[in-house]
Amino acid sequence: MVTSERIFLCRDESSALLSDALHKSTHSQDAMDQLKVTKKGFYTKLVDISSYKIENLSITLQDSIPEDTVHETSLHKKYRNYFHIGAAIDGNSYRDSHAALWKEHFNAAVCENEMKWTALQPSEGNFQFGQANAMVNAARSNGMLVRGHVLVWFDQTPDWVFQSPYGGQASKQLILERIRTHVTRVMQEFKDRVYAWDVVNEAVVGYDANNQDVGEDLGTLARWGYRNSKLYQIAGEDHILEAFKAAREADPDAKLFYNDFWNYLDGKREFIISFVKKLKEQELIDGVGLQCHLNISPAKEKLSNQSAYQTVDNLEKEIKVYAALGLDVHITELDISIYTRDYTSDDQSRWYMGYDLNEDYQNRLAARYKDFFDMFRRNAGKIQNVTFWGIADDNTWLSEFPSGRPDHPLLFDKHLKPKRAFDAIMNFDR
Ligand code: 9MR
Repeated sequence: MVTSERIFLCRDESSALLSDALHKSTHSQDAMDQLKVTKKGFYTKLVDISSYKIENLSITLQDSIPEDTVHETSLHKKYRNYFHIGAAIDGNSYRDSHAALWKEHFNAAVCENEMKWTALQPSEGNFQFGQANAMVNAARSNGMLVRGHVLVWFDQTPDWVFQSPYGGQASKQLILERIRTHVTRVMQEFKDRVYAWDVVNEAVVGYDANNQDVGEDLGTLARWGYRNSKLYQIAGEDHILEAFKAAREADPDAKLFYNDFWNYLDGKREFIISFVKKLKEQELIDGVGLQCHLNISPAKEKLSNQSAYQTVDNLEKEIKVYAALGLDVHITELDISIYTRDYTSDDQSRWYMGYDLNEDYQNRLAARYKDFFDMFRRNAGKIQNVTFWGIADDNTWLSEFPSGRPDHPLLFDKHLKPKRAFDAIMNFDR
């Protein structure tokens, strides 16, 4: 019986005795090519062969390894027949100790903060492209696709945008002009290097009966509507339309996206669809970005919390609904927090407690990542890009927000080593 899980054999060892080769294969796999195993005309992939008796096998050495037998160790290469795999980078991670992981495992990139309005146009007419250009060029020179995030958002937009040069609040017309100028100049700068843009981000929230934003707790939800941001207060829904119109004109080749969280909530998704459909009718939009900041399990105690709805089925449904509208679907900001939104705001102590990445979390994270990626692969024809919101656990927004407690939401740990979650999503036959 062969006891090793996989057999590896060097191509230049063709004259060696089989037993020698097998012996070597179990001791120095690193430098070896892989082996195609045939059993009297019956082809079997290079998987677990421990149950085969060796005398029933013949061994064939080949110059090129069939695609589906390659023991692939790179994440994006493993997924080459499914969708692009991206990572959010920041001004350091694309060139510091994270860079090797980034180049090895990802074939798409997005700037976490460096292409937001505050970064690119901190004061009127003062465009600052240096940092973003360096990051985009690094990604492009490594053959990656780049998503642009984000042109118009209620957050990380400088105050000047809302101020009139004559004092007081800017008029609707001035806001729309500023949106057009910003979108046009930014997209022209990155034309031919950024293939898809989040044109508008997070413009929808839930309200209670008193028109208060309900946040994450849907217990008092009465309706979904546009976020009551300054953009909306001054320019209404026209700020969204203007952003998409300007974007289409600035770079007709770019894919234009509306990006948001909690699309798995039927009511929120239906509200989003109500305006996305109008944009689609005018050929102003190409896709939706589903953020997917998930938790290790859906909330089970506090069922009015939005995270109670974070299931594979709900996410699959949202993907199918959007794809059926003829839209591209990108998973844009994937991470899985080890904390669960399972308690009330009175129970702050549990929310602020930090935990290490123990065995239990490792295994549960791996299982949850596997479930989502099994589903993503089932829907590969509908999804074009899956982007993680970061590279490794030592650098994640979830450890900054809301309390600084450590989180462990990505595929690589804080020492940049692959976690069980990484193995879990790599472990499938292509
Ligand atoms: O990860 C980003 C964090 O560093 C910033 O402080 C934060 C500012 O609000 O934005 C984070 O990225 C957000 C993204 O731009 C939009 N979706 C939610 C992301 C996580 O908050």
